[in-house]
Parts: sequence; structure tokens; C-alpha cells
Amino acid sequence: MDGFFQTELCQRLGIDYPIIQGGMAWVATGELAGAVSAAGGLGVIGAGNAPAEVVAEEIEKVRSITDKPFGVNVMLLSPFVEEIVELVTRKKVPVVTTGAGNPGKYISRFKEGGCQVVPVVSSTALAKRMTRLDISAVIAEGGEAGGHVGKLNTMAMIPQIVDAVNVPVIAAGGIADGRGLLAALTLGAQGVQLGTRFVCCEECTASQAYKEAIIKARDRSTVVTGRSTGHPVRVLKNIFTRELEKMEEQGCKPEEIEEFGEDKLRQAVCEGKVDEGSVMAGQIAGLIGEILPAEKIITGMIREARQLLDKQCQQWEAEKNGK
Ligand code: TUI
Repeated sequence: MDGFFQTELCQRLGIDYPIIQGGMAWVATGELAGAVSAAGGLGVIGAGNAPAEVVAEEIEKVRSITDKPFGVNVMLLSPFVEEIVELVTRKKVPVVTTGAGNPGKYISRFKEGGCQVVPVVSSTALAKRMTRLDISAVIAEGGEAGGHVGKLNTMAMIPQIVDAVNVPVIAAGGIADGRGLLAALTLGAQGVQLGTRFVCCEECTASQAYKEAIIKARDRSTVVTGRSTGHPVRVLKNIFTRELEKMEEQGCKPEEIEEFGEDKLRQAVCEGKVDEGSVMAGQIAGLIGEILPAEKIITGMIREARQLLDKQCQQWEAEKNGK
């Protein structure tokens, strides 16, 4: 345990380390969330577009792995959002993160179930609006992130949101190691959320091909598609994104583009179709070089951040002593 890295956010959520695993649709199953929570972070099941009975099984899986707190990400564009809200409330899921919208109308139900609510935001205005609700923290997600993204980047957005709100801020987008953790804390965040890094985790049930596509990626391997449909999504460049770009150039209707994208994430994650499918990943994919157990990712990040801080302190100490 390390005092510096035990932020108020950790106390609020009941976790040992300020590291949250992104609730990625299809990728963030009970196995992954359970492993992250067991290792002292906050594991989060990604409900995505899944119906309640599927998510209920993932909740049971986490509870069979660990007694520690965990979360469910409620994707607010899901056709099953109503039944997912009912499920997480009934199952008393400790933490609910929300994405792709405003959870305002569901907050009272979450609170009745004893769930702490942590919405994802992509701007200061949205973050401020969320603080009128009974929430425990906000996740400020920059456009470096994988999947559905906003316009601002993490570096510029975090300090502005930290200054604008009175709840703990969790930085997301572009973070995958101890350097990113330390940088985020320096910007005033009290924690970090990682998605792409946890895809390349032993306990993650995504296809080997999906993990290998991330390992192979470089800094410029991702692209944002779907700007014309109003649903910009960051993915690895492949045959699928080139087809999508062609459709956008040709001025295809947003409905046609949306229809073409349907089921493509599942195909990539579950069937390993990484050429024709949608391989959602963040810009930090280029930094990820190996598949590790969740516990190694978490303790490695904390160790790296602490060593960086120690080294800096020693240097300052030496300077003060005129060495
Ligand atoms: O939600 C995500 N990332 C996602 S969701 C997803 S599934 C999907 N697939 C295709 C199209 C759309 C979704 C894949 N990746 N990240 C969290 C996030 N939330 N990023 C941005 C936002 C967000 C956007 C608008 C949060 C709130 C919001 O509010 C709008 C408003 O004014 O209420």
C-alpha cells in the first residue's frame, strides 16, 4: 500500500489503487472485471448493448471471483438500458459508470439500489451538469481513448474539469502505464481509467487476434470513424475502416453507415475478425507490447509511478545539498 497513491477516490469506492478498468462492450466480461477488482483496482463489466440476463451472469462471475467492489458500465444508447438499470439496482452493484449520454433520469433508481454513480464526460460543461446529480466522481475521457469519443484531449481537459467541479476526477484516454498515472495525478485527477491496456490482459476473454492487433499497433494506427453519423468512434485502421471512409466520402446516409457498422465490434472481439470487424482501441495502443495478468498491470503501474517520483525527489534532495 502506498499513501500517495491512495486518493480520496480510493476511499470513496473502497479500492486499494486508483486504477479503474474501462467498461468496454463485449470485452469487459466478469472474468476481466473480477481479476481487476481482486488485484485492488475497480473492475467494470461492460453492459454495452447486451440484455439484462447476459449482464446478470457477468455479475455472478465477478462475485464468484472476489468480494471486493466492482462496477457495471451502463451504455446509455443501449436498447436494453431500462432493464440494465433495473438489474444493477436489484443486484446492488457497488459502482455504476455511465457512457454515451446523461444518466440524470436514472440517478434516483441507482441510489435506491445503493449504487455509487460515476458518469463519463467529455467536456467541462457536461462535467458541471453532472455535479448537480448525486454522483461520486466523474470520468473525464479524452479523444485519445478507444470507442465512442468526444472532441477534447485528456491533457487539456483534465485540469479544466478539476478546476470546475467539486467531485474527484478520473482521467481516461491515452493512459497505459505508471508515467500516465503520475501525469494524470499531477494534472489534479484522483485516479485513472484504462481500457486498451486491460484488453491485453491474460484474464480478458477477447479473441487472441484482437489482443495481437493491439500489440502490433503503432502510434498512428487508430482513426476516428463515424464523424458524419454523429457517433465518432476510435478504432484500429483496417479493411472495415477503409470501407467506412469510402462510404462517408461517397456521402452515404448516416443510417446506411450505422447499419454497416452493426455487429462489427462483436465480430472482432468474439470471433477474431480483426480485418473486417471494428477493433476499438485508443491511441496508446502503440505503447502496449505484451499480454500480462491484471495484477501485474496494476502493481507494475504503481511501482513505476512511485519509482519516478522517488527518483525526482532524490534529485531535488541532491540539488538542495549542493551536490
Ligand atoms: O461510451 C464510451 N465509449 C464507447 S460506447 C461504445 S458502444 C457504441 N458503439 C457505437 C456507437 C456508439 C456507441 C463504444 N465506446 N465512452 C464514454 C463516453 N461518453 N465518451 C463520451 C461520452 C459522452 C458523450 C455524451 C458522455 C455524455 C454525453 O452526454 C451528451 C449529453 O449532452 O447529454
